[in-house]
Amino acid sequence: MATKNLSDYDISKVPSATGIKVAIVVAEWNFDITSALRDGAVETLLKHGVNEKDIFVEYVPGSFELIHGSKVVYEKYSPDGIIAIGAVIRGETPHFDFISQGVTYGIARLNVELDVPVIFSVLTTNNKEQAFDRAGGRLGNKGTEGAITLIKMISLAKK
Ligand code: DLZ
Repeated sequence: MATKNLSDYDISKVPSATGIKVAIVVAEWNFDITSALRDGAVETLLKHGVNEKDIFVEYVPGSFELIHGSKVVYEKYSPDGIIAIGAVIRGETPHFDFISQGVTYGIARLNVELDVPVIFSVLTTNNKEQAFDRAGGRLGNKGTEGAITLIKMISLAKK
C-alpha cells in the first residue's frame, strides 16, 4: 500500500483562514517530535492568513493530558478550533495502548461536547524513526496537516 503524504496539499482548495482564532495544545513528552509538529502547524496557519496574535500555544506534560488541556484552552481563549499535538511511541510497556486509546477516545469525546473542532494531531508509532518521518521528514508533517484540517472544519461551521 502506498503511503499517502497529505502534507503535499493543493493550496487552492484550502479556504481562507483570515480572522480565525486557534489554540494549540502540545505534549512535552517526545518534545523533539511534538515541537516539530507544532512548528508545522503554526507555520501553516500563518501562511493561510491567521494573525500571529490569534494563535495560542499551551503545553501539557504528556499526550494523555491533551484532553484536559484542550478543555482548558477552550475556556481560556474561546478559540474557533483546537489542535491537539502529541507523539505516543511504542515502548516496552502496555502504556502505549492505554495512552493511545485514552487520548483518542478523549479527543473524540471533546469533539462531541465542545462546539468547536478539536483536531487529533497525535502520532502513534512503533519507533522514533517513524515519528520523525511524520514530523517534517519523508512523510510530511502531521502538524501541517492538522492545521489544514482545522481550517477546513472551521470553514465548514461558518458556511
Ligand atoms: C507514561 C507515558 C509513556 C510511557 N509514553 C508516552 C508517550 O510515548 N507519549 C506521550 O505523549 N506520553 C507518554 N507518557 C505520559 C502520559 O501521556 C501521561 O503524561 C502520564 O501517564 C501522566 O498522566
